[in-house]
Amino acid sequence: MYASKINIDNRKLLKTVGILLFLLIVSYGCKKDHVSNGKKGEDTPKSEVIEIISNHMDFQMPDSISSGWHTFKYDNRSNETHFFLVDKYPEGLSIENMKKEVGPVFQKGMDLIIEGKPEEGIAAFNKLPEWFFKVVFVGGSGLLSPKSSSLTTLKLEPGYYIIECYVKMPDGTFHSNMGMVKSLVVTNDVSEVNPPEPTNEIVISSKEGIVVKDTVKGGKQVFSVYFKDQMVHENFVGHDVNLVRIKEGADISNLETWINWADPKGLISPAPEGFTFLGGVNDMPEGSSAFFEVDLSPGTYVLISEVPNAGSKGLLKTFNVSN
Ligand SMILES: [Cu+2]
Repeated sequence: MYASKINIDNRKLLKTVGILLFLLIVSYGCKKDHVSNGKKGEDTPKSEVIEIISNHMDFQMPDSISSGWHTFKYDNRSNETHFFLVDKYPEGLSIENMKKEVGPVFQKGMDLIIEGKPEEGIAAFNKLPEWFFKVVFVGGSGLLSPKSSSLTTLKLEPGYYIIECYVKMPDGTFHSNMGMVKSLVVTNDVSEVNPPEPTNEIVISSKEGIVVKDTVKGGKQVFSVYFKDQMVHENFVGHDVNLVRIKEGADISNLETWINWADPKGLISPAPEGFTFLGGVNDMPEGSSAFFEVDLSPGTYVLISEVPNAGSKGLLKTFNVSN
């Protein structure tokens, strides 16, 4: 009941921040990366993988990489659930601007929401600098459980990026405010990496939700994810794809509530019992494609977006992998 009150309050408040939403939508709409089918060329894919390691609240990774396709191995060696999200920054802005002008604003808003003051919390986001709405989310991994790794393949244009994770500590502090932000320069050199050949295709959109074209088999699987559209959901983020293994008896509604960061208890560690996060593809602009690879043992899984009410939006799809 508390959660639904928050949702109603949020809805009311969102009207007051319509401009903010509009700007976010424009920000998505302006950045269309038309990669409908990742396969290009006939060269043998190179095996070069870019490693991102989190030992605690950190991203250990190169400062600079070439542009084009890259496979990122995210190695979460910490005791927390994390993801990495890649933000393309407007020219002339850097991680220092982010730390000074964005991080504290989100924390202030979140703290107020946790204190039971959602109206003031959402209003606090009005203090975000104007340039923030020009930041473009260009993918990343899905949520990843502690002591595990994931593989996500993305295409990046040259530019200045920030890698971040906004999962929260038990007191509500965003991981991004505890060190989980890292700058990344993508150079004009172009990588020779080719995207992998998918074994399963996912299409995600606000209209049809998450659509998996094929029956998912066990063993090593490569999922392509095509963002047929993108939008800003009530919690200010776009839809994405997180693959989660469900333990028998676990209540999926706990996952659905938890995965929304704007909920007072959302995205706060520890993650709810019975769910193992296996990565995926973080949100990207309309028209983009990316890939993730997993090794699936028999069991029940769900593909879910980190948006409010994912189930009613079709952004929650369960499937079984049999022997
Ligand atoms: Cu994190």
